[in-house]
Amino acid sequence: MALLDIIVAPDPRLKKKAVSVESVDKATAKLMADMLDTMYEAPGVGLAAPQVGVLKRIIVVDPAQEDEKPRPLKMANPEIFWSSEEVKEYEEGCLSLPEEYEPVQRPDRIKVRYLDEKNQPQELEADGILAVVIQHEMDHLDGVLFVDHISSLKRGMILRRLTKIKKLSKAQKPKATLKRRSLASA
Ligand code: GNR
Ligand code: NI
Repeated sequence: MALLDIIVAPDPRLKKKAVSVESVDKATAKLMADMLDTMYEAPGVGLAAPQVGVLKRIIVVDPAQEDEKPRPLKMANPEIFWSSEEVKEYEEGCLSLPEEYEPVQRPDRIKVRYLDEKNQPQELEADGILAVVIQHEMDHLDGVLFVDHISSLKRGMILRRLTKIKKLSKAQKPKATLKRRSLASA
């Protein structure tokens, strides 16, 4: 079990487009397992590789409630090949936008194709929270956050709030490497 650091917005690494994986090899399967550990620990219902600094088209999701048996899904190169005309609104949150929640509209049902952790092609029809989370995670693969689906006024408020929090937490943390260097040169 390994826990990865989750990148918090605003950060240029969350705005980049991730590249497809050639095949799901051992290293990819290990990354998927580590991403699931990180997601459960957070806790969250989904996680995309760019959120842990890996620009590859890999996502993990588990829509099970806390009182249900876990239902982890690991996906590489996910592609939506059908989505319903009907849209639904859902109050979204994101581990990269901590403690911020806003309603987002998305297609209610989707069909998605992907490679599983054994490199096998799979197809899945999803609705409800699962459909929401898969679409939210796939957005991360194209550098899109849920705040990109809401008004620029609300987006600006959220990003300014997070910038402020980042500045405060940076001011509290000493810069270890710089400190060592200045001591060495003294
Ligand atoms: O944990 C998460 N909860 C959530 C709730 C509503 C819509 C989407 C999500 S995904 C989020 C985890 C996350 O940020 N994944 O990228
Ligand atoms: Ni997210």
